[in-house]
Amino acid sequence: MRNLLILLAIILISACIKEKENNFAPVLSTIKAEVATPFLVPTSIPTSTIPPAIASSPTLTEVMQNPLTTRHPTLEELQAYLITTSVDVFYPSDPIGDQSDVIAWYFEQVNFEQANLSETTDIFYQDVNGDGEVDLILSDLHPSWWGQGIMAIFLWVRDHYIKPFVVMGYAKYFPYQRVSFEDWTGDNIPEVIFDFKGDFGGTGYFKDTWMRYVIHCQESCSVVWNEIVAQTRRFNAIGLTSTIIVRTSNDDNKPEIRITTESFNAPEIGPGFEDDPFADLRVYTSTLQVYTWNGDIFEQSDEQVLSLPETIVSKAVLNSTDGPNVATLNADLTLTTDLNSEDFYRPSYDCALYVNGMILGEPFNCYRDFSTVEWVDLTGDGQKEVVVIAQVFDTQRLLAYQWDAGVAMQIADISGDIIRSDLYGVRLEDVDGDGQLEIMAGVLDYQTDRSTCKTYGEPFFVSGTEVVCYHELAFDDLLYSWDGNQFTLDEDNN
Ligand SMILES: [Ca+2]
Ligand SMILES: [Ca+2]
Ligand SMILES: [Ca+2]
Ligand SMILES: [Ca+2]
Repeated sequence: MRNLLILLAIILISACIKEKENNFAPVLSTIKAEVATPFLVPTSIPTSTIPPAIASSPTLTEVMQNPLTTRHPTLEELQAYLITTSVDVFYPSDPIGDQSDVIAWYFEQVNFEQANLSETTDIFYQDVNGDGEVDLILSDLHPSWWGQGIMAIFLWVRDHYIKPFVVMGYAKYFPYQRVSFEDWTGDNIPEVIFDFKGDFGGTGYFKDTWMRYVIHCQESCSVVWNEIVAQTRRFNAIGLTSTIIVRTSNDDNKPEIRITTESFNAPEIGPGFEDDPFADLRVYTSTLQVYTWNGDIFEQSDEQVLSLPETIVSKAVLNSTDGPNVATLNADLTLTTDLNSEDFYRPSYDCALYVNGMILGEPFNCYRDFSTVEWVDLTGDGQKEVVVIAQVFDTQRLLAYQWDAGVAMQIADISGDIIRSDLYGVRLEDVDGDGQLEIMAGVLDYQTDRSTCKTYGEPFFVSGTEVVCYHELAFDDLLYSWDGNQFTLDEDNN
């Protein structure tokens, strides 16, 4: 730190000298060009925009770096090196898709003097720039504090590692990250693929965001593509952003990334929801974006709108008749106004199903505007059953009863995660086409990459240890079949 202060003094003095030498030089840009490492400069970063990392001049590099000449350094040696050296940092515009002031705060806190590389640190040796020399890639979660993750690439040149290139992720509660290697640019040299799952939340909502960074290295490294690849918004509602990424090449044989994005929120609950608690379903524009490798970056070359946004206020069907039988879904809004109750942020209706005035089963939660009742022959015997599909929060629940002259018998109670913008969480479908309906249920699946699991000791604000594994966001379906008495999970098809 003392060396740093001396260095800063030198920088400022040299900036003043340069200004004297050339009175027309803009002072700000002179200073900016000399300040090589936002990491190590203890000034605040403007909250509105995060400046890009600025490469240092060769002179400055020599002054600042104590070259790391050990081919296979220990964690202690790496940590000592990171404290004394400068690094190039990639600043994503908004790594968690949220407030820039939080991000600015986060980047201000980064300080390798507090770093604590441990046995949970991953070290990879891989030639990521194709010069025949393996390079060192370091990956670690919360080396400074819980919620932070870093990925650092140390390129080996002649007899030492040059200034590291660092990408960081931020999470409020539970970070996950994964580093992998794959050639995305078509030169048979692997890119470093850094996946980071961050989260953010507060009263009444919780958001997970999956970011992907593709890092290409030659003499130095840079991020050549980064995108949000998935997001879930949960707790008092359901919101999803999902992508399908296809890597291919265009007619000129240039590598392409094609990313299809779908996104919706349902119901959209915002401030003031007390007056209109279940506002609507918002389906956002679905797009296909194409990025083409231009030798330096994956540059966006096309964007197509696949479907237009729409707002759906209600899908409710609250009455259904079958001959003399009338099924009614009664829904009474219950709002807890106690601020200490989580129900205040998760309002729902108390719903009850009646047939010919008789209540069937227990009352249940539902969103009145997105719940339905209908008569359907579920069992294939020609007689209709009464079927309720109730949405509440991020699930749909299907309840079904046989009704025979005033006697009701429940034959299904199946819930599924809402995973599609049509609010599919559970649905009836004749999957095998034999005329008998099956019940499909969605599963919001966090596919765990077991190879990434680590046990961290005493992380910040989590007592004891925490097992952390990288999770992809994935979607799945469960199939329930009619067995003559009940709908049961079909073991053969799940
Ligand atoms: Ca190399
Ligand atoms: Ca490559
Ligand atoms: Ca039937
Ligand atoms: Ca069937």
